[in-house]
Amino acid sequence: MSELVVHHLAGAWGLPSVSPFCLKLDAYLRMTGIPHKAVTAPTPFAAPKRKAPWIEHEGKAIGDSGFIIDYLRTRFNVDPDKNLTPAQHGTALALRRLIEENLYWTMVYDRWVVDANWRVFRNVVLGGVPVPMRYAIAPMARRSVRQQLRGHGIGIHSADEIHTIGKRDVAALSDVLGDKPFFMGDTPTEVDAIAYGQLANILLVPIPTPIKDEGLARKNLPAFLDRFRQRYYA
Ligand SMILES: N[C@@H](CCC(=O)N[C@@H](CS)C(=O)NCC(=O)O)C(=O)O
Repeated sequence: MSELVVHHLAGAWGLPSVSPFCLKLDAYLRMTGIPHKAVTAPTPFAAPKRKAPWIEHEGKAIGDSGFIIDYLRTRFNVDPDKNLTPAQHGTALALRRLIEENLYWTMVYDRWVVDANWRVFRNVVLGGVPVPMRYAIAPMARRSVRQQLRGHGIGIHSADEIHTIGKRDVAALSDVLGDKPFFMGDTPTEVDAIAYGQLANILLVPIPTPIKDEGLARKNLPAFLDRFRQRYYA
């Protein structure tokens, strides 16, 4: 069997990647113990779908964290979700959509559009690109992200409205978690890797936003991140 190579965007602020999708995959790989080599990519331009993360394995290149996990599940015969009921599978998928298709974009707005945050974040997200090139790429990348935000729909709202949306998502995650150790109960499952990848990238990074404040105020979310870290990143 050839080596599994995982390409992810750079880490910072104590996290292996500042991309929630890359951190999700990293967390999933730790959860399932699949041996692999992690490679940091300065940009996602070499990815099959031009987004990170992506993997190479046995002559195949696969993009998209969800399709990568589908592949790993069958190829390596691992499934942290195997004991979930159909209803729990449904709930986990709904949480995944909330996190990846909605909350994610509020984080993107705070990092890429809010001017003060962008001045910090551009040097983090493009930190692997040498300096003259970095300053050429930065405005183009920012323009493309603004277009993606508008295409998604969230980008037409005001900052206050976007923060209202993000705070509501974070509060819902906190309510669903409740006093359980993990989202589906006592045992970590895929949705915990997804929640960790996203929530760590909001709550544990120095990008000030009302959404981070809401998450930190909901005490069970920082406690969840601690618990997850102790288990997989100690
Ligand atoms: N659905 C994809 C989303 C991946 C994604 O959006 N990755 C971002 C980094 S967090 C990216 O590479 N963006 C580059 C771009 O949009 O140009 C997944 O689950 O992997």
